[in-house]
Order: sequence, then C-alpha cells, then structure tokens
Amino acid sequence: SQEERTSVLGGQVDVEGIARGIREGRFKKVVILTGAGISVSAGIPDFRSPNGIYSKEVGGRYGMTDPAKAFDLAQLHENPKPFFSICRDIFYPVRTGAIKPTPMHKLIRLFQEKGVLLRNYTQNIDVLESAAGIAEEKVICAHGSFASGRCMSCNRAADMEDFWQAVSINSVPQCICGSTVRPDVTFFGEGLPKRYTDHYFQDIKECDLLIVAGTSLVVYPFASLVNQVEPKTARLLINRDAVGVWKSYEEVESLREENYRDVALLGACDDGALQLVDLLGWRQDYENLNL
Ligand code: CNA
Repeated sequence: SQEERTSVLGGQVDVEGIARGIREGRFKKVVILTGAGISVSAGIPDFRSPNGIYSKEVGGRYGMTDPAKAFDLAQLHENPKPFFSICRDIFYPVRTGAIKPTPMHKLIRLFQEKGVLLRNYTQNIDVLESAAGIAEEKVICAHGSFASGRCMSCNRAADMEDFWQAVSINSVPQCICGSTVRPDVTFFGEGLPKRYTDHYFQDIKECDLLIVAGTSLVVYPFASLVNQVEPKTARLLINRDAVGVWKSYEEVESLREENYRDVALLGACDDGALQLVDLLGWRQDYENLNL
C-alpha cells in the first residue's frame, strides 16, 4: 500500500533518509553487496573502468590478446602466465600489507561494530575485508578468494605459503604432481561457492537495507540479488556511475516518480562512505579504527 511504501524511508528518499533509518534503529539487518570499485582507491584496478584489468593499458601489459579473458578457465589452462603475473602485481601486495583497506571497507567494519551488519557479499577476491577486521562469518566471498587454492589436475589442497612464494618470484605455482595450482577464485563459467548458495536466500529475505557499492552489476547471478530483496527493503547505491535499477531511474521518468526506496550516492566510493559515516555520527568510531 501507499502507506507501507512511504514508511520505508519516511518519505525521505535520499541519503539522509537512509541514515535516519539506521540511526533510529529501523534498519538493523543490513546486507552490503560490493565489487571491485571499492578497492580501486587502495590501488587494485577493477575490471571494466578505463584503467581496469580489461583495458589495453593495464591488462594489455600481460601479453594477453584479450585481457577480458584474464579470469577465463580455458585461458588459464592454455597459458597460465598472465593470470599469475596479475596475481603478483595486483593481489600479492594485499598479502604483504602494502595495500590497505579503503574507507568503504572501514564503513562495512563499522556496520559490524554497531551490530547491524547481516552480511557483506563481495565479488572481490582481494580479501581486504579481512584486513579491515570484518569477521569471517559476516563475509561471503561470492566469487571465491585467494584464501585457499588447489591443484588443477589432482585437486590437492594448496599450501598458500608456497603458492604466494611462487607467485612472488613470477613463476607458476605447482603441485607436487607437477600440475598448476590455482587459487579458489571463481572463473567465468564456474559455479559460485557453497557458502554463497547456503546463505543468500535467507539473508536477502531478512535484509531491511541493501547497500550496493563499487560494482557494475553485470555479473550474474550476483547482480540479481538486488532484485530479490523485499519491496519494503530500502536500497542505496554508492558508485561512480548509476548501474542496475538505479540506471533505470535515470532513463525512465515514470519509475522515478514511483520511487519510494532507492537512493544513489554517485561519485567516488570513499566520498560516499565518508558522507555516510558523518550522517550516521560515526566519525569518532571511524577515526578510532586502527588499521
Ligand atoms: P567492474 O565491472 O570492473 O565494475 C566496477 C564498478 O565500480 C564500475 O561501475 C565503476 O564505475 C565503479 N568504480 C570504480 N572505481 C570506483 C571508485 N573509486 N569509486 C566509485 N566507483 C568506482 O567490477 P565488478 O566488481 O562489478 O565485477 C565483478 C568481478 C570483478 C568480480 O568477479 C571480481 O572478482 C572482479 N575483480 C575483483 C577485484 C578485487 O578483488 N579487488 C579486482 C578486479 C576485478
């Protein structure tokens, strides 16, 4: 009903309406969906931005004819070198601590500290969530991560110390059977981890506020989570450009007129995160995070 719709954000369909809902305790089961954009300011390129891994400038450095195949299983079998060079240049610095969590990661941590984080579903494989002190239980790495790995032929679990040792000297990590060891990141065409399938349905049903940050929302089934929340669930996008349903609002006036629950904070993720921190009155807690 109209009344139910208005009550979602108290008729205030903007970021202040979202912040008020959190401050007043109406939103206490927050699901946060994240993508590569939240780690860009830390120094990790995303896929699809002009200076992303799919670009000629960045991806092209690795000698691939098509950088968009960097995370393609067939490509990994054929020529594993480019993928592992990307691992060394882009993801190894997280392991050594040279790359640090961003304000957006810290905001997610604060949602956890305040007891209102139901779950963070991340498409990222960089495990900066863990560096930000977000509890393992609160994070679902929807596209896997570098936390574990296995042999591509005998399936033996990898020792990730050995894996990174090999990657760091720019060689291809090898199993004792002689085959290539890969990290448990989800390549295109592979199924999503069990932890994702085990939790998403219940989490999405329970969630009262959905925050989407730093993703182009083009990879499925992850992107479809946005459409699966209840009609009474508020949705906030923090991203450089309007994507998914937020893009439709820009294109279709009738949708815009009927909008009672969707808010977009367009711009850099860090700016959006800090704006929200301030609106929530969490600045001191933010400064106190020692990461
Ligand atoms: P994507 O398709 O590259 O989209 C990134 C989105 O973030 C775009 O909409 C950008 O406009 C936006 N964006 C980029 N930088 C910023 C910024 N500083 N502030 C605000 N918005 C920004 O990446 P997706 O995550 O949507 O695609 C899913 C893939 C990317 C997943 O399967 C990941 O494994 C994969 N990936 C992960 C990482 C990582 O772990 N950090 C890095 C690169 C790719």
